[in-house]
Amino acid sequence: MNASKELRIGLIGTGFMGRTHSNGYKRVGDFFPKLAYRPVLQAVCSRNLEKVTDFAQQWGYASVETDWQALIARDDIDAIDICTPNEWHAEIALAAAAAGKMILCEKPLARTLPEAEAMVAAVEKAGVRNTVWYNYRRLPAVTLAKQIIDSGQLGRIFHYRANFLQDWTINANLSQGGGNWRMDVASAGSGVTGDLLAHCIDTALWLNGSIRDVSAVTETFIKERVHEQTGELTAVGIDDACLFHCHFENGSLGLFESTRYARGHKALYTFEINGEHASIRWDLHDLNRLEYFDHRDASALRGWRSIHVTDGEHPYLSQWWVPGLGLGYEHSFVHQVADFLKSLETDEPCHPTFLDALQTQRVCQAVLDSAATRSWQNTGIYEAVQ
Ligand code: SOE
Repeated sequence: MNASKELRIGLIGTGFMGRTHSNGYKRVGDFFPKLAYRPVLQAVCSRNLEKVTDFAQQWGYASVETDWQALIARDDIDAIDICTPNEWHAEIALAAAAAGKMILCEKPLARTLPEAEAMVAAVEKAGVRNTVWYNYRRLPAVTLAKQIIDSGQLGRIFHYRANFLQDWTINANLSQGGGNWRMDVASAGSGVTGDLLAHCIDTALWLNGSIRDVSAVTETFIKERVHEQTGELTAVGIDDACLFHCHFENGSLGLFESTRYARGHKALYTFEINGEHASIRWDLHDLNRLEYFDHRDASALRGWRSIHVTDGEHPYLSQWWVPGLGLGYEHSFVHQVADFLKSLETDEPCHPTFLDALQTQRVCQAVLDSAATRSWQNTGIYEAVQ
């Protein structure tokens, strides 16, 4: 049966993330036909009229706005999707919550901890449904890792290790600001910590529980870059690389590394978890596989299993093709939309909520503070992330 209830989306931002989310909205009904709700691409908003009109035509949005406040004021919009540079997340979310709109916010939740706290307070006060697009949770192999860990098969966890490596900012002539807002601390809030490690931290909190304290080091390899707004060589305020280690509340040790200076790596997100009985590892470049080692296997046959996570009984897979055929990056966004729509039916939160993402923000802040002060920092996490 086709979904009968509408969720009218107002998308803000037409960049890379605007495309991934739009694709999610468009595909979800074809592959999750039993959901009661269906997204309606009601309006898209961006400052440049020509660009936003082109985007609306390409992706099938019914109307355009060039002023996000006008979009929020519309009564034919149920949910605001924030795909802007990080500097706008808090202001838009506060206004959307005050207008009673549901909010789907791109990660990281905010530039800073105070902004993130204000966003959580706003959605709680308004009682509006909210979620943050930490999309990697919704790749089938990562969700399977969660199921295996929750089943207790790993036993006591000793180690959690994660990397997110890229190489796209090595060029010293790359500017900051404008289209390169990720390079501008005023716009992004931080560098790899908020952009890449935030993914690793979200997954880690979800899979392995709270992080108590951290010790970090950051580096900015190229100290000055031309700023798009002024045309002048300006100090770079973001972290180009960040390493930290930490204690999890469950007693395990964590080791995290992220950089945009790892020549040869484009988006190498990997994690490995070592438990008393078994270990798990995963690699975004081979995203349909989950590797699993179980010490309880017969010793002659013991070894790393490479599980191709494409079977009908694997997470989300029953909705797609036949066993053996893989999914891609874009499917994580389709799954996030499906889970959000399902949460409207069940009236359950769609995790990670703003409150969950606030815990990730706490770890990011502790990491940056630790690097700045060369000292261990408590994260102050007070809520279990779901
Ligand atoms: C940065 O290059 C980036 O696009 C991040 O902003 C995304 O969150 C990550 O998934 C891929 O890399």
